[in-house]
Amino acid sequence: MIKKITLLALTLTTLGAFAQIPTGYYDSATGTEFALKTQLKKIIDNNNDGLATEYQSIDKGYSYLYTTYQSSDSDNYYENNGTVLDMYSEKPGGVDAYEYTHITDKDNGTGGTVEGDFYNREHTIPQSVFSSASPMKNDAHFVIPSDKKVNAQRGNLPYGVVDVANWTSTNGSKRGNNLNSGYSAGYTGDVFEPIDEFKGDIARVNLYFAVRYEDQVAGWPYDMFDGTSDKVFTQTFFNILYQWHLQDPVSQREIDRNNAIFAEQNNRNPFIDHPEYVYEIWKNTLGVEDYTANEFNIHPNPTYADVVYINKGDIKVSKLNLYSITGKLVLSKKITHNQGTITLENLNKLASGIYLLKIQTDNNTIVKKLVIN
Ligand SMILES: [Ca+2]
Ligand SMILES: [Ca+2]
Ligand SMILES: [Ca+2]
Ligand SMILES: [Ca+2]
Repeated sequence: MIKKITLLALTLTTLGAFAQIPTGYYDSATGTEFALKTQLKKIIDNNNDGLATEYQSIDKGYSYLYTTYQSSDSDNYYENNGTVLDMYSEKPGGVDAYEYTHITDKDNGTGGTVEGDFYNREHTIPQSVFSSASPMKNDAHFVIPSDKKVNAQRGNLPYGVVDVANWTSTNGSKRGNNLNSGYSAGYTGDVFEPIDEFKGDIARVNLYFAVRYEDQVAGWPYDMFDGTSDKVFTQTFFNILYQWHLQDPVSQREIDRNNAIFAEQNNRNPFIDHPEYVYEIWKNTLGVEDYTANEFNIHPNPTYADVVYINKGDIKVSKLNLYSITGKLVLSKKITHNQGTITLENLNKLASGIYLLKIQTDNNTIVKKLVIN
């Protein structure tokens, strides 16, 4: 009996070690903007960069992805039956059209002409972008399990907001031309759109890729990329990913997935551990090129009352949205009276901390940090 209890305690301790961010893991992430991005790259890459706490990532190979998926991508959240959690076929509010048993139902090289035949490995950044090279090809953070048919329908398309769908999967994932307005304005080619439940998940694995491979990404051709190693994404595709990151915040499923992949690959997705890093890194690329920061002066900031005042010059503002640092919408206000200074009230109801205020103008979105006391 004592032996059993000791074994159980040991097992729990071992699991516990994987079930959280290791102490010191992000200690060297002290900068802001693209300097922070490079610091994160050193934390999650496979090089020894001489960090005080150095975790070098491990490439476990292409076939091992199916093994990793058993711990990282099981449905313990919806049907809760341990089948493969496939973001392209999972119906969060209902019964899935089909389910896959891990390993048994993996792609054997046949079928895939209809949905439900087999699951395989979907490179959310297409393999063709990096010429199917390792370790990218084998990186479970952004290579996810998916139905073989849906995987093929997405092909090498960027992620975006579908205007008119020319193909739709059983759970509502869509392919079609990109909606060339709103936050997805600026691209008219075909894109693939995951369902709302997984938009943030997909955004954060794309953002992970931009950090993990920032020393190589500038040479890789892809419509989502702008050819730089720092910003990485074109303005349009960054806007899409950022919007999805905000509207579908980090879930327990992603936290569990990150921990499970860390246990195998020895590296983590920083944007699941620290959702606020997205803003910290890309804050100067959030569609602010038309305005200087001073034109949206927020005061008092930090707050000491129930209201803040936003000086906006002559710019017409249509909406204010306040998000928590994890991306949860906590306040929303339509602006109709639009002269001089505008206000945002009801701040006393909110917990102290850092928030992101999204200011919607006629043709742009500005994001400013707001600290609530
Ligand atoms: Ca390193
Ligand atoms: Ca399911
Ligand atoms: Ca379901
Ligand atoms: Ca989600």
